[in-house]
Amino acid sequence: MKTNRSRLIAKRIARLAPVLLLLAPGLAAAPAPRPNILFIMADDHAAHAISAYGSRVNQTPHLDRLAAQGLRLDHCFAVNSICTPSRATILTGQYSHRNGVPVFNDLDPKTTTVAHRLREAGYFTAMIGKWHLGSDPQGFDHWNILPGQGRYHDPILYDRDGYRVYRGYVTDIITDLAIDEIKNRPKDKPFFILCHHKAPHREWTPDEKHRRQFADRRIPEPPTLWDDYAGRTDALREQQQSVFNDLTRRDLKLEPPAGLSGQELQRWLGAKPTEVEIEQDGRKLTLTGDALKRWKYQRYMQDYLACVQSIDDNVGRLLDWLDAQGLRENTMIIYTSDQGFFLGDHGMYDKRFMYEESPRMPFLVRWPAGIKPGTVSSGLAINCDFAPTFLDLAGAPIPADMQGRSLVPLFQGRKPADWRTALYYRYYHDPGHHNTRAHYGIRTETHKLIHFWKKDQWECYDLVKDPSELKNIYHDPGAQPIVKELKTRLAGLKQELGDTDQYAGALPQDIVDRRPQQLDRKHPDSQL
Ligand SMILES: [Ca+2]
Repeated sequence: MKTNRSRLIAKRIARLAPVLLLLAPGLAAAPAPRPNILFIMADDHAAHAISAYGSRVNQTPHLDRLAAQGLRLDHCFAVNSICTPSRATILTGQYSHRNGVPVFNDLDPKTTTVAHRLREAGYFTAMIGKWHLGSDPQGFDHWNILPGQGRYHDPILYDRDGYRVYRGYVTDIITDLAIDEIKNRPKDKPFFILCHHKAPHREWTPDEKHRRQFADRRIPEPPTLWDDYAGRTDALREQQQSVFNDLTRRDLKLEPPAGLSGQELQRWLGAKPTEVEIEQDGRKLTLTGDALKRWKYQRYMQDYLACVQSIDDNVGRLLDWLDAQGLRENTMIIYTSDQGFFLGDHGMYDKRFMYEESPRMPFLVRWPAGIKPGTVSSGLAINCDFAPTFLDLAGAPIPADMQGRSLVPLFQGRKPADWRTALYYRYYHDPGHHNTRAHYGIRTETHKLIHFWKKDQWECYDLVKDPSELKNIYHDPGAQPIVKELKTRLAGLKQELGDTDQYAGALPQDIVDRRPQQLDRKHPDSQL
């Protein structure tokens, strides 16, 4: 255990190190202790389901604690808002067209990731939980991961030695395993540990305690739940990720009739019901029309938020444990999600679209040695920035082929004069699981322009006057100067980032969810 005095000195050195190096670049200043990095990432946890981000639907005291003791990024975005591509971007610091993972295809195992680079720089590297990149993790000293999507109850995880079934609820288990990883790490190195949760991914299965906690909650409806899509392109009308129309009986946790099994049962669970019988005050009631729509929203959100609550509890448990171990001061804990999620916004669930709720990632960081409590940054950040940030913290060089930049200045409450004022976005998975139209676009601090390139249709939003993105101003005569300017900037960014439409036509095969159950005879489920 460090004394207070030595901790204070280490803290001063850490804070002064960049200044010292700037003043005397040739001088070997006392090396600042490099932080441990614990990167906690949920799957599909929208920022607007965290009270530190002003949630109207839930309270997340432990995530709020992280924000209050550290920093909150208010404008952090995934550049291709689905699971596998976002994960590949986080590890490579590159856009999908550069790292070769535009959809649910394997990350090439020969790819050099930030884990390789941190290991070279002297870090102990480990990966626990949901990986979802098809090929096995590379660049990690140790890994233990869910195959594919993994499952909520009694999950299977596998490492280099094979598969193991863990009894219990997946969020508790991944947290336990992350704690074990930190306990058993080599103590002579800083660590870089990824703790990736499965929750709150579809089909949103909570544990019993949290299910009960939320079963009777009345969740406020978002202002755009009943969006009629007037003035927008075909994309919103054609999507099949509608809370009212596309949730299945499985999603809604409806009880199948007795006697169904096999394919018949799967067909029943996979159907999208247009009427549902419920029990209310001891009597049976058949819901249809608007009453059914409202009920579906409630059922969806109750389970989603119950899954989130388990994550919040477990983050609290992890924070308490780290503090008790004396690891608080120089461990950077990050909480994020691979992308956001529609919580009934624009009538939808899922992600994919470029509308704010989907690509917006929560990003909370606590690092007492380097971040002032209560810091909030509005700087535009993207998931390409994460890898350069980790390398910067480790004092390792940032390779030129990474397409983000270190977030450390934002962590220090500064926004450099040349910080980005716009970000580029591109989504490819069309029709994908939800008939979502492919698109690319630009988001500036005030506007958004989206091009659905296969149909050559456009949408433009004024994010200041219309933060809910309900009024498409693309055809407004008064908006033509801004539309023209945005088109020029969009073309410039696309070119600058080397997007030459590599994946505009043919896409790699979706494969990450097909293994290993079907491919690997040793997998426990292949015996079932
Ligand atoms: Ca996801």
